[in-house]
Amino acid sequence: MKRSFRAAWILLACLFLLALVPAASAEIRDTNLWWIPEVVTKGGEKIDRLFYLIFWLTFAVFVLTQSVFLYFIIAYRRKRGVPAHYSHGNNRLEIVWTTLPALIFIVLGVYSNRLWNRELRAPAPADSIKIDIVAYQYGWHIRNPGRDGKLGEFSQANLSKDNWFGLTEGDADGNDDYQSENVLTIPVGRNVNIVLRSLDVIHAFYVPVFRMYQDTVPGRQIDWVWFQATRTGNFELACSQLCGSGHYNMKAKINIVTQEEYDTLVAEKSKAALMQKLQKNAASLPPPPVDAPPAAVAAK
Ligand SMILES: [Cu+2]
Repeated sequence: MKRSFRAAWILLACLFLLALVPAASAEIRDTNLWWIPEVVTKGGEKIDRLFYLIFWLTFAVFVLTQSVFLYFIIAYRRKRGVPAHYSHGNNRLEIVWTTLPALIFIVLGVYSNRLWNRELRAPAPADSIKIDIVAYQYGWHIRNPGRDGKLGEFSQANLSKDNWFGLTEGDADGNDDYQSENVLTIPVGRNVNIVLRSLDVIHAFYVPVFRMYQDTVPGRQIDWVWFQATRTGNFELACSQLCGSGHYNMKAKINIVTQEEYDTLVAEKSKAALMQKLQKNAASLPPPPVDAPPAAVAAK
């Protein structure tokens, strides 16, 4: 009786503690729940092809080995009157089942490495829209180029908690750039080149629907991430490196919009950014000199 009473108390206390923990609010996936998510980038299907190749290869090996295993269990089970046979192994068989998997692994390694270099490490095309993303505990600072299509100059050395993007003071290209927190808006059908950096620890730019994963490393600038979205829609960017206590909530929205919608947004945001910059500059100017009193008043 006493023991069950204590157990009930412990259960209650656990439920209370559980109620204090905020629910991790991950984006709910409601399509294709039992399989990989759809792919929305050009070239993403090549990554899928590699995935399927490895999947079916593993599946075939699984079926083959398990069937042989089951057959041996049944065929050579203990039988009355049949003495156990001691086998010391078979060198030829061992060479075959060591060489074959080794060869398969080498081929897969070479194939995936080449694919990786071609699809994920190729330099970004010159017509790409360059977007600057700085990861931090726990979120994403995102900077889009304004109407001039050029990002203001930045350097890794300037990066700090007060200057998230490490911007170079006074660069005119940066005047119309606009920033957003945890929202990445890009046009469909255009090459987008993401420049990735980190303010503090290792994070990861992970977008399953893009078939894309890239760590952000403090002190390093990563320029080779680029892609082209094939359809409009809303997706999610999630940090995929356990980067601290708020990691579960480190995510951003990705909105893929039409070129017209993107142009309208850029025009609006650039204008607002320019106005803000003008106001800031006006506020930082020294106050205009107060007119000196007229000589007659001063003489009185
Ligand atoms: Cu993170």
